[in-house]
Amino acid sequence: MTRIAVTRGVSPAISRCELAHQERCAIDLTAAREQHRGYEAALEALGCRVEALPADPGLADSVFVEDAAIVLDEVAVITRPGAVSRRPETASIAGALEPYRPLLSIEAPGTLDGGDVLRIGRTLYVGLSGRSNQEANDQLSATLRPYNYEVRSVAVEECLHLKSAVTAVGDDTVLVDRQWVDPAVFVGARVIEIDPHERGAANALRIENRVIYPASFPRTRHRLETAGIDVLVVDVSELQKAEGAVTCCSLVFEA
Ligand code: CIR
Repeated sequence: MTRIAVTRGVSPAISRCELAHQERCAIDLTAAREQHRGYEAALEALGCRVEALPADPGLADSVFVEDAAIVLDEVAVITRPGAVSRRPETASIAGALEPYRPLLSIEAPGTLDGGDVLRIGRTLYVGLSGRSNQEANDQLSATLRPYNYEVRSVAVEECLHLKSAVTAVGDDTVLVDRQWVDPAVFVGARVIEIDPHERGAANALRIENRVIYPASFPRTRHRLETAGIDVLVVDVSELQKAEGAVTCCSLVFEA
C-alpha cells in the first residue's frame, strides 16, 4: 500500500485569490512557496509519496487542491467548486486521480468544495456553505449510496468551509470551533475544542495517527498534545492569508 498526496505548486497569481471571510493583504510568493515545500516535506515525513502538479499561473487558488475532489476508498468525486474562478481547477485534478480511482462528478446546478466534506467512518458530513449547495449534497448522497456512504448536511454560515470549523484528528475524535459549528452534530465523537482566541484553529490534517498542524495556533496545539495527539507543526502563514489551511493543500489517499 502506498499513501499518495496530490499537491500543486503555489500559483504566481495567488495574490488574486478568492476571499470570503478575510481581508485581502499582501502575500509573499517566495515565502508562500517555501512554506508549501515545507508542507510537502511534512507529508513525506509522514510516509506520503507526494505527486506535485506544476503551479498554474492562470489559476490563483489552484494550490488548494482539496476543493477540486473528494477521494474515497472506492471512487473519487470531482467537484464543481462554488467560486466560478476555481472551476477550471478540476480538469487537471481529474487527470491526476484517474489512474487511481473511478471518477464521478458533481453536475450543475450543484456546487461543492472539497473543504466542505468531512469523512468520519462511512459518514460524510457536508457543509452547506457559501460554496456548497443542497443540490450538490443531494447528488453526493445519491451517487455514493451504492458505496454505503451516508451524507449528512451541516449548516455553515460564518466561515469558509465546514473543515474551517471541524476536522477529524483521530478515528473518533474531532477538533471543533464551537462558534462555527455545534459539536453535538458529531454524534459519538470525542470532541477537542480549539482555544477560543485562535480563530481558524480547527483545521488539522490527519495522516494515520499524526496530524499536520499550523504553527500559528500554539494554544490549540497544546490542547491537542495534552489529548495525546501527535502533532507535526508547519508554518503556513502566507497560505493562511489566502484563506487556506492545512487540509486544503493536498488530496491524500491510499493506492
Ligand atoms: C478560496 O477562497 O477558495 C481560497 N482562497 C481558499 C480555499 C481554501 N480551501 C480549503 O480550505 N479547503
